[in-house]
Amino acid sequence: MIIIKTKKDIPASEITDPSVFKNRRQIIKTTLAVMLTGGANWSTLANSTLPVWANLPQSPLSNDSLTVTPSEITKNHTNYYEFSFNKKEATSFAQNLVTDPWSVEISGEVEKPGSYHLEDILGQQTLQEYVYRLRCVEAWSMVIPWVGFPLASLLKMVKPLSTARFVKFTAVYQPQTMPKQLANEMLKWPYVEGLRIDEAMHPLTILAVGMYGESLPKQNGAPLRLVVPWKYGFKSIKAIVKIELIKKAPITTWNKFAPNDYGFYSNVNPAVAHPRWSQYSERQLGSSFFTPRRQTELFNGYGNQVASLYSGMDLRHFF
Ligand SMILES: Nc1nc2c(c(=O)[nH]1)N[C@H]1C(S)=C(S)[C@@H](COP(=O)(O)O)O[C@H]1N2
Ligand SMILES: [Mo]
Repeated sequence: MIIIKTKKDIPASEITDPSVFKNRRQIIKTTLAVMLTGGANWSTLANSTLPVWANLPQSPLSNDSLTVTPSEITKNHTNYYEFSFNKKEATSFAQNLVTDPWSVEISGEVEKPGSYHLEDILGQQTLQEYVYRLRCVEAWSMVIPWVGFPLASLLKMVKPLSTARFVKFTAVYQPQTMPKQLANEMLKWPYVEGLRIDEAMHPLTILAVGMYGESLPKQNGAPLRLVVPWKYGFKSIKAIVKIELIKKAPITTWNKFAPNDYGFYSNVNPAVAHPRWSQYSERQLGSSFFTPRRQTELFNGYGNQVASLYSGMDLRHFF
């Protein structure tokens, strides 16, 4: 069951700073009235209001023992190269992104291709909270409480054909708000990522529309982004406008840019170094100065769930 409220509906006194998110969940649980049941009903929301979710069910895949990174850090430590290569600048420039209206084109090896309005997609999905680790290839990590739904449940809606072997994701092309696209700088735009079909169908793989109980900030990939917690962060593409089910592995942005540095798989792996730095350990953002670096785990700690996807593969070769 999902309770959805808009910011307008909630007295300011009840909107607790997301950094005390754990407490907030408790406060809202006991004070807010239930508004609706079933899937979050986006179509009833005025365009300008941001949804705020309370009492979202925790996905059983959430790891409860993780300490969530303060949202002030998550919202300001932005890798979003369409806007800037500088994290602060990317955060501020991303506010110009136009995210409404938004639709996603789904095509290729599917029974039901089409252009789907985001509201219509969300009307069919049940949102849950997923507390996941995010490990960037730059050797820092965060723990983020995403709001989202399994990618598999969207794919099932459009009915993949047996010929679908890979999924290609394309981010928005919006050069009027994205300076690096306008300048045609560094990477090939739009940003493209991809997964093998079994990776895409894995229950850990989600599409996120929110974090910390609120809709996604623009710098974090609004209105719809991928989250694949056992892979380096750059696989988790932001601002998705196109999903294609295809027969051959897609050419992805970072892999094309530097194939020796960024493999197609990019599974988190402490034993496979980036050519210019080790991946053995990571800086945990938001932890105290005295917290030691965390030893990076194979598959970012999700090995029990995903290692079987790669059985028999040489992870040094297929990095
Ligand atoms: N469209 C797009 N998606 C993107 C990126 C990007 O530059 N453009 N950066 C990636 C990288 S390198 C990381 S580490 C994560 C960061 O997600 P976050 O800013 O929400 O923490 O987003 C990924 N998704
Ligand atoms: Mo990253």
